Amino acid sequence: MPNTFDSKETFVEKLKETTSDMYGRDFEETNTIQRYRALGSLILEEAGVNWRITKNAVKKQQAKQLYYFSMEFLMGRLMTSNLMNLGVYDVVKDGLEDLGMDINELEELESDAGLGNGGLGRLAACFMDSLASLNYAGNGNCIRYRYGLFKQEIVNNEQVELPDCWLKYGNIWEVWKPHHNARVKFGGYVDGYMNENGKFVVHHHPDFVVRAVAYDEPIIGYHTPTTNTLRLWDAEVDEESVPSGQLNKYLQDVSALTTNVYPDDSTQEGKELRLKQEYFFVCAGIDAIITEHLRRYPSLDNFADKVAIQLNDTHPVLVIPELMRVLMDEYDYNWDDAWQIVTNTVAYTNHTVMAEALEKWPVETVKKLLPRLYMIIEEIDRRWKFDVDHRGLCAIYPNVAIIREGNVHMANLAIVGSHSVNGVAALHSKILVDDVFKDFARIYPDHFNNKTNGITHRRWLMYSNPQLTALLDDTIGTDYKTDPRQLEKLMDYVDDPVVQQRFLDVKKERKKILAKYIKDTLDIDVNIDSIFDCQAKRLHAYKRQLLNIMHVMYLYMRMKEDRNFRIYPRTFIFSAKAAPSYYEAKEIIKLINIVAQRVNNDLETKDFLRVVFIPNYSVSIAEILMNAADVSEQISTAGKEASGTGNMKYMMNGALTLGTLDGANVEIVGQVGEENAKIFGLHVEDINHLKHENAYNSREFYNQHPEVRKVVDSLHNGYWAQNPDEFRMIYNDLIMNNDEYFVLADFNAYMKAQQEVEAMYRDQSHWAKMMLINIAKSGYFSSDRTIQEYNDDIWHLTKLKY
Ligand code: 4GP
Repeated sequence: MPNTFDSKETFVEKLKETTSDMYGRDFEETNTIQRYRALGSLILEEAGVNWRITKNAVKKQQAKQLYYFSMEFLMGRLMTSNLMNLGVYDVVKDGLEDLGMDINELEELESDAGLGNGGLGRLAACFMDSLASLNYAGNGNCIRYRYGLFKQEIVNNEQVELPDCWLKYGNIWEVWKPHHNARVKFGGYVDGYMNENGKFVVHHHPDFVVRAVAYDEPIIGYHTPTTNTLRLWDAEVDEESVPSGQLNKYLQDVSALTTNVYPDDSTQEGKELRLKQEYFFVCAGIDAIITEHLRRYPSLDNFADKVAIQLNDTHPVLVIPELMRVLMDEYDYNWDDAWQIVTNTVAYTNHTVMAEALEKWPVETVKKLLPRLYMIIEEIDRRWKFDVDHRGLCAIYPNVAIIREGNVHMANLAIVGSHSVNGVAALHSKILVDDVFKDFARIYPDHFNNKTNGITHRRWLMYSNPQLTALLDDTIGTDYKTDPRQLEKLMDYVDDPVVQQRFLDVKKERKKILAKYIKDTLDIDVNIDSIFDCQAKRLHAYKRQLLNIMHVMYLYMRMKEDRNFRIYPRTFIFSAKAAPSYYEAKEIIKLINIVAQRVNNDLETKDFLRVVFIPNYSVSIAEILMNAADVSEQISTAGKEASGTGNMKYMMNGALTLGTLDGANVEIVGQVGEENAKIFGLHVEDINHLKHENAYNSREFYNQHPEVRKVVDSLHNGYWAQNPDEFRMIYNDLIMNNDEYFVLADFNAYMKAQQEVEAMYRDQSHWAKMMLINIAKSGYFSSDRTIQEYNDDIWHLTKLKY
């Protein structure tokens, strides 16, 4: 019997049959959503074959498996990526065409799986793609949140948060696995008794028990049978555990666990919910891994040889005490043996140096919600103190304590309980060793390492930019698809005017697509011959969207004052979500939108300057935005951006990095050379110096620099908003609170760098050459390279063979 995807004819027949089987009506009578769901089920069926082959290969080859524990997986849409990785995209596209349908129409129905917030969530998704494509058995473990972070709309220039109902049409990729479930226990108290063998048996009497139930998604590798699993846990009632007379409250508590990615943490209840979520997916994940291991091997003695667990930041760090609990309480291991297994299994990745993001939980909260785990954490800390003292380092103990000043410090727990700690770009990893975790690095120098982030070139080049892909195929062949370092072959063409022109034409194509999106959704006309200057990322003070918009304000004001001052036409494009309770960030969004409105409607300047704020930043928006950019704004305060991954996506699509020497920008410049990027601003050392010597006074700086002063004054003198308090918080941060992120200090350098970018752009042939060099050198930033490094240094998995 022919397979579904053998030819467009077989596909058409099968799609018709499946649609009518699923919905009980003739294909012609079904609607697009029904067809979309039927197509999903066909792809899932196809993936299912490889899923089984992969599982059998793991079993037969007794392969070690990786489990990537992450509270976030920003998967985006999977239709194109799944079809292309399976190698059946064209068959489906042509078949749908025969049925009078456009594949885009179906693709558009898919909502982004927005199971996350920012960079670390998208990184997790790129890693899943690379793991499968490189034939490693690597699985994801997360929560099946019913709603994504939030859907952002801009109303009266302000961010408004609406629910992100990503499951509106169901999730065509998931398979409900009710037999994979675990009881997760919270609260109550712990007691125990001595059994006949003299062993203390721990007994936890919880006051809240839920059942975690698995939903599995196939992660389809590129042109290979390897199909891994992303497991999303949903919370369901545990019928035996409903407290009497409290059914409604119980149902609400169960449901709350999986409602939202980041519960509102302005209340104690909201804060506790986040910790509950952390334990929920950790407990269920560990339970499933242990069950699977014991199905395959007689004991857990070889657990660390067969399982690697990577903690994506500290959110899943409860893996450490939970695995200890299971090994000791359920499988009778003694402390030392259990500890050996745990530390050999677990590795930790840090994604931020921002103090407020280094998680800590009040002891009282941990004790109340997770009484048994708290006992174990306390014991880990006690032994750790003993160890540190024993090394003669008791003076530094307070810096490395897990429990300190009434809080459990999750990063410290992660470092003590794992065998590897990595940062995500060379500079970031150095800052971890030299500064943030320097006392740990003294004790465990060998544990610290760097794994510079990467992005999957399949999604971010091959699938989201088919025009560039076709041109690359034509210019350098197709080897780069499986070996992205081969993009380097493009270096042979960087001076070829014909090739240069073709790359410029492709960029224009992409700009047209973005311009159309902007027109259709925001009714703003943008000039595709203008420089597309883009900053798209979460809104945070350290990322300095403020610096960017203040520069726009400066340009506008100057053009208004001086008729002779005109710039090369430029479109500044922003896209960013602000955390709902982050008021300064929301004020910056408002400022950008107010400036946009004014600038775009000013007849005198609108041919030169446009500002666009694209609402609801998401993976899908990034897919049309980044490859249309000429300039990639990576302007964080040096030392603050751990790595950045957007910077890599822009680069791979031929944008020039305008950035500070921060995060992975340093390595981007290392690859392309200073002359093929525009670097400006204070370095980490300068900033450390200014801070340590108290040598920066933003008010003085403001007084001394008239251009800066003019822009800052315009925030409250009625120039942009009548209400002088409209941007009070921004003004206070800059002037009254000494400009923590050195926005003013870098302003002049940024302005100058922007002038230089403009001059460079005017020379199109030279610009095209820089574009080509950026693309050619971007292979290093494929997540295939990153995953290979994680594997060589930390996980030691062997490739599956078929
Ligand atoms: C982000 C970092 O801010 C970003 O620099 C990095 O590229 C990304 O992780 C992946 O490593 N951090 C987060 C977070 O997303 O929530 O801390």
